Amino acid sequence: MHPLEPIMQELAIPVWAVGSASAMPELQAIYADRLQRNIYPAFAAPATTMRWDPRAYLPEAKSTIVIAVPYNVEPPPSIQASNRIQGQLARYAWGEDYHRVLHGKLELLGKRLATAFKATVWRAAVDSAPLSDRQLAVKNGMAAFGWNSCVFGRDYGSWIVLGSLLIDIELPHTETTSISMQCGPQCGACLKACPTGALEAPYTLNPYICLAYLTQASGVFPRDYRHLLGETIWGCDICQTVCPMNEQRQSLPAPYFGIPRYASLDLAEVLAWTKTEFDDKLGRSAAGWRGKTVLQRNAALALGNSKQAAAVQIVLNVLQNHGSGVVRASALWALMQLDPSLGYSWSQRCLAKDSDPTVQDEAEYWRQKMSKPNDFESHQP
Ligand code: B12
Ligand code: SF4
Ligand code: SF4
Repeated sequence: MHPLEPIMQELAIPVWAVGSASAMPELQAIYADRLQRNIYPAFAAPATTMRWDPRAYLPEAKSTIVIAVPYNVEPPPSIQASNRIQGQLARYAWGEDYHRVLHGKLELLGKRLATAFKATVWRAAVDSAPLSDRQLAVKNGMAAFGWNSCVFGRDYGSWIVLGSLLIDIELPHTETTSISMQCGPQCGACLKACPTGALEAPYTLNPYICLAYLTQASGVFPRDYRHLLGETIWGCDICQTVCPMNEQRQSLPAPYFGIPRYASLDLAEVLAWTKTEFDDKLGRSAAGWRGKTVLQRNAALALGNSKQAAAVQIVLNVLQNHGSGVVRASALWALMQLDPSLGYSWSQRCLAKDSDPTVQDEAEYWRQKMSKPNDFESHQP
């Protein structure tokens, strides 16, 4: 038995692997290529040595411990049964924010290792550190990359979130887990299903057009991708849901992120939330960090994509009363999808009465588009 096994059991860490703190130089070329093709995520840590060398991040590091916590939980029936117009959240955001949960476990792990093995320095990393969490998991032998660029563990597929602990003690390395991937031309389901074409090629994601990014980015949602959002308001699970590697995975041994609170949300309610209501509903979820306006913008777009008649009145309320120009502009777009002729008259009204520059831009777009012959029939996107 590995000496860490009892501590991992005590801390309810179901999947973990120990490896060295040596560098991962193979990343250098990958990042250089992504930078050169403008598909390196500018919102991730800059591509400096710290990304591929754990010792550049913590010079005393001798070992790395990667932990994975599964989240393939099912939504409670009460959530699925609602008949109001709903917007979906990506599964990782259904419960408690994973950053907080994993950080808590890693800090406790560090303290246990200080007591049991005289460790003196450690650093926990969950997204926050410059390191590539996925590459560390692969290097330590507990996961393998899929074509969709996610990493897959043996028992829970890619429905795992990752965290790492760098620590100043030598620990025995764990054995490599064998994971037989089904990626190849005979599959490619993730690449085919990606609505935006963000998965440009195997293992290659253009982060700037990935819905997971677009739903988090502030400001105006790019026009060309609005209709591809469907009724999702946070994150995107499509390239994981279609993956055969995620079928017949083990059921969850425990609800690590609490009982899921929201798998979907009533879009009318989301659009009426105050800041306090937003904080109360999503403040502890991984969908809470970006704030209310971004989520409400997405909710307005999702109403347009719902194509439901009942969405018209909700969108009109937003156009008349919402305090954010970005959300009102998104509502105008939604109205154009739901009822183009009503939308057109509202775009005229907005041009005359709503001085917000974002609303003006959206209304002007529709004024120009609809003034061309036949455009009432072909107003997408
Ligand atoms: C920036 C970021 C994003 C960006 C960009 C994602 C991306 N694929 O690069 C956006 C916002 C789009 C995003 C989306 C998501 N993310 Co994210 N994200 C990150 C973050 C902070 C950095 C990732 C990064 O550096 N990307 C740049 C690329 C170049 O580096 P990389 O991911 O390591 O890419 C590797 C592969 O491309 C591979 N590779 C390249 N070429 C080749 C060739 C071969 C042959 C092979 C085998 C491999 C290979 O090597 C690269 C280096 O490791 C990490 C946390 C972290 N600090 O690592 C979380 C992280 C990757 N995200 C995570 C999650 C859960 C998601 C989402 C599922 C959330 C959602 N449902 O909406 C989606 C998944 C989208 C997808 N298909 O990847 C998890 C991944 C868990 C897993 N099982 O893989 C992480 C690790 C967070 C965590 N702590 O758990 N994310
Ligand atoms: S869908 Fe197919 S190609 Fe994509 S990650 Fe899963 S097994 Fe690999
Ligand atoms: S998360 Fe969604 S948008 Fe991003 S690569 Fe996967 S399927 Fe495409």
